[in-house]
Amino acid sequence: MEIKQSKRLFSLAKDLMPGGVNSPVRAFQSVGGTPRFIHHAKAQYLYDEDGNSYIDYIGSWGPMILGHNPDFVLDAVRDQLQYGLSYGAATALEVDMAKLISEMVPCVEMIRMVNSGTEAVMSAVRAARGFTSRDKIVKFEGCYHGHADAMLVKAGSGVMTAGIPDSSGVPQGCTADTLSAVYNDLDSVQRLFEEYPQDIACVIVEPVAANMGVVLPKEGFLQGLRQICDKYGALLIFDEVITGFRLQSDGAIGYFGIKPDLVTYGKIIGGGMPVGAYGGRGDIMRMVAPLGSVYQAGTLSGNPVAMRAGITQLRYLKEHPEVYTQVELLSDRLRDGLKEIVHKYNAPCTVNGIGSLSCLYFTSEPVTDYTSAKTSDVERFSSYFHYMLDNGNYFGPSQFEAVFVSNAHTLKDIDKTLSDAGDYFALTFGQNKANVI
Ligand code: HOZ
Repeated sequence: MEIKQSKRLFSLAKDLMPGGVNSPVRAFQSVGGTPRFIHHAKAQYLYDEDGNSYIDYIGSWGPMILGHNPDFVLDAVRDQLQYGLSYGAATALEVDMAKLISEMVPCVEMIRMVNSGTEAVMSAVRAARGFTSRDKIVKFEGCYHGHADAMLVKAGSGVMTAGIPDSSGVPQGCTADTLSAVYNDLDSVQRLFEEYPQDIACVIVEPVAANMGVVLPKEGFLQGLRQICDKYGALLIFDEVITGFRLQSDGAIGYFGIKPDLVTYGKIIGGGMPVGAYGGRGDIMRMVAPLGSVYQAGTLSGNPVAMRAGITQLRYLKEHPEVYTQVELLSDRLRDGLKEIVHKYNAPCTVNGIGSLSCLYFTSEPVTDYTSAKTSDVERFSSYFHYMLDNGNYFGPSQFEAVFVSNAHTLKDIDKTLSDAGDYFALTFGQNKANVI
């Protein structure tokens, strides 16, 4: 595969931007090699600056559940452009968006738009602290909630990929009130509450952890968090930046039937444009300025073009539940196919997944938390990643990111990917095959 333009751009970029990128994971540092510089995308495909095409399994890290730029979303954005790009003033679109989200997720009684998942989490945690008049928060090892200071403790995603325990530049005081627990281990949460019964404002969790690969909540885990929070008067925050409107139209809240007090959303509600939001119980959200004493603001929040794109995509998702059946069917095919290959070659691998989110780990251990996710052989992942990329399959360049399938993918795409994966396993684990009965 010719990647002359990507190489040229990467070499220029490295002198101009840290690591040549605007977000660390895409620099390919953990897998090595040259990031592909993307020229355009359509449906399930990405096209790089050298004219190579790839089946895209990142989907802008989640929002492109309908594939890249469906015509009806583009048409809505084009129509909106004529009215201006930003006003910093209230619009009817914001009202439409808030109404739509609260119809789709009824426990979101009030919502505030922001510009990213990071901002959404930062603000939701502030609201929780303001509401409870408590300072401490509980997060889980390997869960990623954006790059706000207080969240960079045992974080997943790029922090885990780079093996950075905690970020430098974060004053100790900013993380002094962040307690970390073990995902899927209610006892570890209970112990923190026993130690600080009156001090914990909230527990924040990715209801499906999708930044340490994909780790599913064990039966009773989310329910247990709800009960512990209720017992100690703390709030439960679901970070649905990845699962929101993706697991199903009401996200993990509907999927697992557990009601958090607050929820955070990210890019999917902007159809891929820079949007985030936090919302939930009205009594908590009424603490937020200008109604209450929790300050949070943003000129670009509720940006009209982003709102129009997001409303158009969300409305489609609301009216087309078959999207979820389809992405699950495609993902089941991918997961089942990978499991068959793993079995055929007796390879030390584990396949996790739910709905349209999947992950192939290079460890034979069941992956249920940060520690077990870390047992994956990341060098093996890198070699698999590059083999797949060179054959036109674009996965996240890190073991600890999810594989995202969209409604635009086809069975033919999945089968091509499985055939390439089969070739990789034959080359790498071929000698094991004879041992399988
Ligand atoms: N933090 C993102 C994945 N969970 C990666 C963002 C990017 O590199 O674009």
